[in-house]
Amino acid sequence: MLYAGFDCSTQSLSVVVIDVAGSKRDVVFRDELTFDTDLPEFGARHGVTFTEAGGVVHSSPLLWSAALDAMLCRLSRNIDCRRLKAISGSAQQHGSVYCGASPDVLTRRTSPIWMDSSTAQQCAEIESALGGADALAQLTGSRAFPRFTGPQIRKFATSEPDAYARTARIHLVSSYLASVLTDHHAPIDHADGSGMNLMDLRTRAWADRALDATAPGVREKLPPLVPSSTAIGALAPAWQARFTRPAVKIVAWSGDNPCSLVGTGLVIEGQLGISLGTSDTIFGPMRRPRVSEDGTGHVFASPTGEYMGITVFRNGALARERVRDQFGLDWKGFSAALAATEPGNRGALMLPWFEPEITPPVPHPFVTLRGLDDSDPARHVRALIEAQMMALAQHSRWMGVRPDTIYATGGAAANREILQVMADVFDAEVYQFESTDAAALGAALRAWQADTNLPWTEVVGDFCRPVASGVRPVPANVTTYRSLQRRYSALERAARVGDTLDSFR
Ligand code: XUL
Repeated sequence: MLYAGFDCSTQSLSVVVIDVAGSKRDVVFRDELTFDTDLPEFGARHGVTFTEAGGVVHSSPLLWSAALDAMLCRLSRNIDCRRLKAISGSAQQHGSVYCGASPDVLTRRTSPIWMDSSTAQQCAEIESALGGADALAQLTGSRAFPRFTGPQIRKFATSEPDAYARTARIHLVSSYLASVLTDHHAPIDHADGSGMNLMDLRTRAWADRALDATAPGVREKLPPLVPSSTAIGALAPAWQARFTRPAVKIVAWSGDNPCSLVGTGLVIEGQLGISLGTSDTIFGPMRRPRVSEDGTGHVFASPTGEYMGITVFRNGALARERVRDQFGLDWKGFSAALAATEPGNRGALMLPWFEPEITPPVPHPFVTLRGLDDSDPARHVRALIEAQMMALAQHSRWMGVRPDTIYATGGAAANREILQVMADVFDAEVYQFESTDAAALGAALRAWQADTNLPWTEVVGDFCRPVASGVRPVPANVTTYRSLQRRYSALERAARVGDTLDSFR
């Protein structure tokens, strides 16, 4: 029996196929398509097809569906499709797709994605209608964030009322791609639905007050909400005919972070994962929803039926690439730079906000350097990684988890030098996952769990094993980072309130 999980992330679409026949538990196929290079006709740059002043960042739904089509072709060439029992998927969160009566008709050519930061005004209007940021966070699990779907829908409804009126269905990227597979409008799962500022986190139904504050008639345009383990239909007849496939079951698609949670085996409260991808995220399971007091984090429904806490940073992989390219390094050179510099970087600091930042909220990008000059690229590299790790640590305290083990995934988790900084900053042992595609694996595991109803601990048990040896914290470095962390936090605070930064020079 095979189960397939797709992941449509910001920059690529990947697939993982697992074989669970008998006592066998194996990944039997994995593949990845990169949007910029494998589908050049869409003209995407880092997966983005359209930007505009004011923080507008869009991509193309047709690019995503073309990538899914191409990956289905590859899949049918590489696995025995008759053994495929169910398919599920994962997608970048928050992005919205605007459709007509059927999913193949678009009423808006492009989709705002999670990198879009153009809706500050709509966030303020929604929060004020709901009685403030905290009230909205208590209801939906998050304050209003510019990338969240509700504020984005509000902006579209007010700026393009005619196109909004023609829109019959508003999908997330996840439910849109599920709709492409079933050829009818698919529901939104509770986990991805939590990233919209529109769902009541406790009842897991659309929250009337949030809908009213968002846009007229939005309820009729939203798909129904379903548990993440819902079988939502079968692979559409057209796909079956094209690839001589059976009517494979389609399980609701979900967001990449909820899928990564189960794909890294995190199903019990107290565990913590870090994903170093286009966005850097830190997340962990929660039995009950504890909303972030400082407003930076989110509580989402988890695919297991419980909850998850998460904090998201926009300046992840793209910031690492910026510093790498600025000094003409490759990834080997980047690692060598970390290895050649000492923890604590002799007190040097960086605020790496190359792009508008989500955590902490920084609407206009700027980079601050302290104790660094261009003659020493290696110390820039270290300052960036230390800043990223200290920000991850500082802005995840609200979750109330003090882990002794962290599970790292995403492209940069393959870099042991980065993991050493993580281990030292968090004072925790860090385990890297063999695969860097936890979201696609998580989607495949969700397909299997939904089909069999096996306990989650059993489902993740054989698949979510980290690579053999963990990276241990070095006590002297832990001490160094305790004091650097205080200075970093003070610099971050000062930079955001526009205080004089002279004391950090
Ligand atoms: C989560 C978020 C990002 C996207 C990118 O809130 O904005 O992690 O899901 O994949």
